[in-house]
Amino acid sequence: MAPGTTAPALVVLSNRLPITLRADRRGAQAERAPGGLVAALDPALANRGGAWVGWPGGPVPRGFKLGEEFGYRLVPVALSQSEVRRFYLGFANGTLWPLLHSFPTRMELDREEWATYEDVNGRFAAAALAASAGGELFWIHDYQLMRTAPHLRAARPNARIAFFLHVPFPPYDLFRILPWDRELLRGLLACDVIGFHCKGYAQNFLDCVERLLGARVDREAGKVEHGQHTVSVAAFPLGIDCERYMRWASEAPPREAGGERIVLGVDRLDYTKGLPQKIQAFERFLELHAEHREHVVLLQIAEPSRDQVPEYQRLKRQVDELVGRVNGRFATSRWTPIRYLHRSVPPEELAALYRDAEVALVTPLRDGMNLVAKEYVVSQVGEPGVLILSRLAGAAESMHEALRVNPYNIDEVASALHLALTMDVAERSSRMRALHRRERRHDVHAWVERILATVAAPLEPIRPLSSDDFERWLAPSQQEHERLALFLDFDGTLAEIVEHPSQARVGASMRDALGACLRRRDTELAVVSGRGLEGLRKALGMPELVLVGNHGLEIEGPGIERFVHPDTLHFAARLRELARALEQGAEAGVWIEEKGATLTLHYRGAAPRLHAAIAERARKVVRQAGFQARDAICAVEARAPTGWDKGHAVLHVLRARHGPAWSEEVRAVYAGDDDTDEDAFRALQGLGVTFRVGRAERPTLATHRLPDVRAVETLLRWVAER
Ligand code: ADQ
Repeated sequence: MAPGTTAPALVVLSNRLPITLRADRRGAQAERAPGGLVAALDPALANRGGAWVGWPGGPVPRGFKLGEEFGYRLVPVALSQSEVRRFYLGFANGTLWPLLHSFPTRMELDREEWATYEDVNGRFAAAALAASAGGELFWIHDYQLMRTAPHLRAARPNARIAFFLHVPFPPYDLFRILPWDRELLRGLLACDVIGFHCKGYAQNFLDCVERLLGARVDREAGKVEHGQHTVSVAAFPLGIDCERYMRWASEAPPREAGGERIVLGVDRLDYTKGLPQKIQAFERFLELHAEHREHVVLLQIAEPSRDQVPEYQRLKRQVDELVGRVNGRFATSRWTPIRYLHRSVPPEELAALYRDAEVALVTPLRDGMNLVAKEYVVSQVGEPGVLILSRLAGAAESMHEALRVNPYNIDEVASALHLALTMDVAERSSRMRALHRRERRHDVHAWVERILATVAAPLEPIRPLSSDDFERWLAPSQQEHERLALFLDFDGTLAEIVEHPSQARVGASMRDALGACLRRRDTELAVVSGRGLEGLRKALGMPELVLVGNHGLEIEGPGIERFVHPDTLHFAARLRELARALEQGAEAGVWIEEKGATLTLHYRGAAPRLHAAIAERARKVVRQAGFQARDAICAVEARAPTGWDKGHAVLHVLRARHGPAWSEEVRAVYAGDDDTDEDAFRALQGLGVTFRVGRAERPTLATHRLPDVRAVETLLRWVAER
């Protein structure tokens, strides 16, 4: 922590370090990147102390000290050429960029690129951890690093972690195209705060989290329940460094009088920016409004971008051709309609161009925010111009006073251009003042402060689960089916997990809730467990319940013929032999629970230092005897390889009671906390509503998650009172 401050040190992670490396005769030079984000994070880092972790964009010469003049540390993450290809050009820009911008047909999928993305994200985290002493606040930027947070969280469970996405987050229907959709969501949920430019992107993200991970979400408050903690999800619209643009615009020499009227476009040469459509719209404008010919030029500055990628090379050719076509068609001896610069322009010069342009034509097909629109507005220090803004850019969510257009609608953009160039000064000034005022209030410094304050503040937990949640999850299927068949696991679902299985108890109020469900004639209840039937009967003592024991191998209860899986008898003798083999030479404190069709070796009572070795030996003996071994809490279970599991058992109960067309009569609902319950979740996919109980952050096939046993009781109360 820097002396004299109370705020924790800050570690920023982004794909690129905020520098440009140049080699010249004097050796290597690192220049500070010009962006507003760097300008805003600089003071935060310098005041608190900390580090910025990122790729320097090329090899750092040996012995070269990076950014000593920065006032904080620059930590380079080196990328090999193949990593640049697979991670940067591949997964980040060939897969995620098009997907997040809702261009799925441009998306490339490659398993190896995904693996490299995972690796490189882990390396960014390792570099950040090595650069930090603990107690920091980590702030991760953008789509290149969506899998970094889980590594930070694993190493520093109590760290504060923020993530900000600079690009859009697409709707559920698009996002789920990605084979690794859930992994990316889980990657972000390891943070405390996840920020987006717009409310719409945050809602899309919450939608995906709820539907793809089954996590509980509070849309109004922007919260997600993820394992032990609550994650805050919100819109933090990025602003720009207003003071600098206003200064540059005021200080630049005035433009010579008498030139053409300028319509300005400033974009990276990227297919999301809609350059071909913009040029076509300008062509249409000249076609429809001949009076503007020879008076108006489109000055388009296109910064080269990702030019090793064939897609971007094609775009460049297309733009060159279109510019040539329009100029060839309309140019006169005195006038060229489009002036096209394929290069980057320093921000000071840009500010002067913004100031002098009568119209800014900002028409991306999709854009996270778009800072050019904001820079234009802030640079209007003289006679006010007009901003034409794509309504598909994030900036359009707040910049209402711009002329908002659909960039795909060529005629609409052409007529907006005419309107802008003929708008009277009163209207121009009213619109521009409002835009200007808003940007000054919400500049980049306010943005940094807001995010840092949010992630540093204690986070309010998500509102407690209530019957409203079940109403939302279950009521729609209630309209189709009045009858409900409820399947409940025992340990960890109806009863808390305890030291010894014999101590597990169903609490009085849970019993009461079960009783209330059983009294309803339209509700059926079954308890599904890895325990044997005998043990279940004793633990529950409710003869009205259907009981499914031994992971489904045995079933009994009212209204159903007693079932024992046919292979059980066949395996019984061998299972007894296995029990003897496990008992031989067993350490003190180890005991074997014989459950007829399965058995469990418990080792909680043995010395903890022996646990791993006991489990290892038990698994080996179980497998040698031809059974399947599975780890449970301080136990190893042996199951006969019957291919029959809880999923088969649940379908058996439903078919036995209602016939093969059971799903027309009854809605199945299943809740369980164990990995073996995943078999039931899979069997009921598309057929029922399923709940994974527990706070462990494990992947699940269940449709929803419930935090604990108490939440199961809330479910039962909803069922009883529905
Ligand atoms: P970009 O896609 O790069 O950024 P944008 O916000 O428009 O998009 O531009 C970022 C910066 O690049 C601006 O400061 C602009 O002046 C500069 N720039 C663009 N073209 C230039 C040129 N030809 N010469 C010089 N400078 C140029 C991503 C997202 C955006 C989001 C930003 C910030 O795609 O939606 O607004 O991050 O979060």
